[in-house]
Amino acid sequence: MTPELPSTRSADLFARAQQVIPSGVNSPVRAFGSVGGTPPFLTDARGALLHDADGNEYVDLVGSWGPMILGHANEQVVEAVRAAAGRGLSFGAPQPGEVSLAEEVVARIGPVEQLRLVSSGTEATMSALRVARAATGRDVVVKFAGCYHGHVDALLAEAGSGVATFAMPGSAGVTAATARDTVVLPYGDRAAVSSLFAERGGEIAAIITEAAPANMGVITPPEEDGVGFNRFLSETVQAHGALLISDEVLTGFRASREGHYGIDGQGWAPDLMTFGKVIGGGLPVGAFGGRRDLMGLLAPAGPVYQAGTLSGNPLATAAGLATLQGLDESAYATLGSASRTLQQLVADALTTAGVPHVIQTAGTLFSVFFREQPVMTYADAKAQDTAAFTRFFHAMLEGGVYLPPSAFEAWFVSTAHTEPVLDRIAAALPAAAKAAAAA
Ligand code: HOZ
Repeated sequence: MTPELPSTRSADLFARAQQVIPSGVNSPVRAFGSVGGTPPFLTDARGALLHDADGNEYVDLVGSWGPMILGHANEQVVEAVRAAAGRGLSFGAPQPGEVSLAEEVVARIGPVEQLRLVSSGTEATMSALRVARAATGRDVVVKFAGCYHGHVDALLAEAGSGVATFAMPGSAGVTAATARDTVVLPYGDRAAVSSLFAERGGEIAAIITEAAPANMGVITPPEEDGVGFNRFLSETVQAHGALLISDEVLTGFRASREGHYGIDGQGWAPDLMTFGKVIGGGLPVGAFGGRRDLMGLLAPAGPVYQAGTLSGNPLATAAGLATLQGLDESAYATLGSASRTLQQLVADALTTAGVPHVIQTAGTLFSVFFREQPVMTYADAKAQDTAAFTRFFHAMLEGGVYLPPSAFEAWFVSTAHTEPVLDRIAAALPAAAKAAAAA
């Protein structure tokens, strides 16, 4: 008698996963904890379409949280990875691909004079922070409520993404000493920034901010008298001998060709920048870069230690480079147009159903908040109707559209979100908007 094979259905896979993986997932938001239900276990994807273990097909609006900007299984990217794999999976030694990827980033992003590759966005922000502290000889770091910079101890307080999704104030396991060195301010609050610097400017190593917050939903950095918030931060740190770290893990190479810096980087520059997601094209790559004098502090030339066996991995750099090479002007035009069309479709459906909502953008990146008033802070983002989002989310899933399972995440389009794909989303929207309206 043939032994019974384990079921490959999502519900059964989730039950098995929960036995051997905490909460059944390797990253919290994936557990569907805030929206409820069983996460579909995905088996394969092509272009803008995903398939799950139960035989369902979905239009994907998560895109692996950003990296799949050219769509899934993009031929050029897959071919580059296949070719790299044939030459060896990892050397733990310098290899040509990492030079090409760093050159591509330096060529695109003005403030990046040198770049070091790591394996995740978390590593990138953690390392940038270490450089900033070493450069200034100061300990305190300032972050904004609702911004998420990976699961770095010092940066989890009032963080966005999964921390916001699960309404956690921060994380257990962070020492009191670490927490003491982090000051959290409301996003966009210039008066709070100025008064903190007036009081404690000599202690502050750096401000770290998402170039445009996108982990509490998307917030466009506010302007005042023609001066954008990022520029204001840059001028403030400069006046006090501190540094500005601009986190472009989500916005980098997505908000525009030069990330969010390409949108508001006029007449100012961050000292350090961090990248992830798109830069790896679906394989694990993060990076941090910036001023040559600061990057020169890294070992072995300098005193700041930072290292990684898989940093600059040949497969990962091949995927990242092929992705960036595929992101030419026409790709950004396609992304922009898909993003605008989708925003309009969502706005029309929600308006018709009488659902209060606001759509906010950072270049081609956007999110939908279920509340009427603009969202400028984390407090605003938390004041949205998350129950309406949950109803909307499940109706969209039912209608074959896979949204981020959290009201606090951005939506991601790709160059594979062509008209027929957008038509499928349009078909699912009216029922989902009605569901959102039905309290
Ligand atoms: N931190 C990601 C969203 N901003 C989620 C990562 C994941 O679950 O893959």
